Amino acid sequence: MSKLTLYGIWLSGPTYKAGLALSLMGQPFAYKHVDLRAGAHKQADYLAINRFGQVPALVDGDLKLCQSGSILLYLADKFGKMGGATAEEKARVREWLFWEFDRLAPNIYRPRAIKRGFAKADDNVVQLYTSLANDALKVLDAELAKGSFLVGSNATIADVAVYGDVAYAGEGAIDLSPYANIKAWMERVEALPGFKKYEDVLPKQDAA
Ligand SMILES: N[C@@H](CCC(=O)N[C@@H](CS)C(=O)NCC(=O)O)C(=O)O
Repeated sequence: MSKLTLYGIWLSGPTYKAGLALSLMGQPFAYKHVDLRAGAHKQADYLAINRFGQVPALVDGDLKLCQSGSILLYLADKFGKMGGATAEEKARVREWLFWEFDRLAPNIYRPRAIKRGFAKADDNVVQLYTSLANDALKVLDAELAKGSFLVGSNATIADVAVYGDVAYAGEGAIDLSPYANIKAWMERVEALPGFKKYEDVLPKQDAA
């Protein structure tokens, strides 16, 4: 079986989701650094891998995959891990994946990008994102009062995707202290075998 190759940049939340899923599934991967600041993601050679000109991308043999949620679903299917145990659980996993990239990810990633100096915006824009992030975090916190993980009794790629958003809340100056259930769940995710923080799972340069 050929080794999977993940393309991305270590500061990218969506790239972290793919790298974290691979790590939790115990799958080694090669890594290609995509230099976003140099515009490498808009060059023809990279666009041939990801037509949207974004990271991450995952290459498995002849197959070139993009969109972190789709990559997570592919990995769960390929390795038979973390995808949900029943048809209902698999559907619930997909619901979380669609929800998190609608309501949670942009409202955490964008204030983070602004606070870290990757993007510029007025304070009222940051306030809007922060307010929307808190709306989503309230929903998430209430859901996590019901069980240890988001779907079923074991961690799934839904937890990976949502963790890969909330992990950046602090960098976006979004306070998680009101959300006791989220904080307890983050500790459970961080205790999973194979768990790594983003700066540990994603190399800063190409890696074989
Ligand atoms: N929905 C996409 C979002 C990917 C994304 O926003 N990637 C950012 C880096 S974190 C990127 O490539 N930005 C450069 C661009 O969009 O031009 C996913 O989940 O893979």
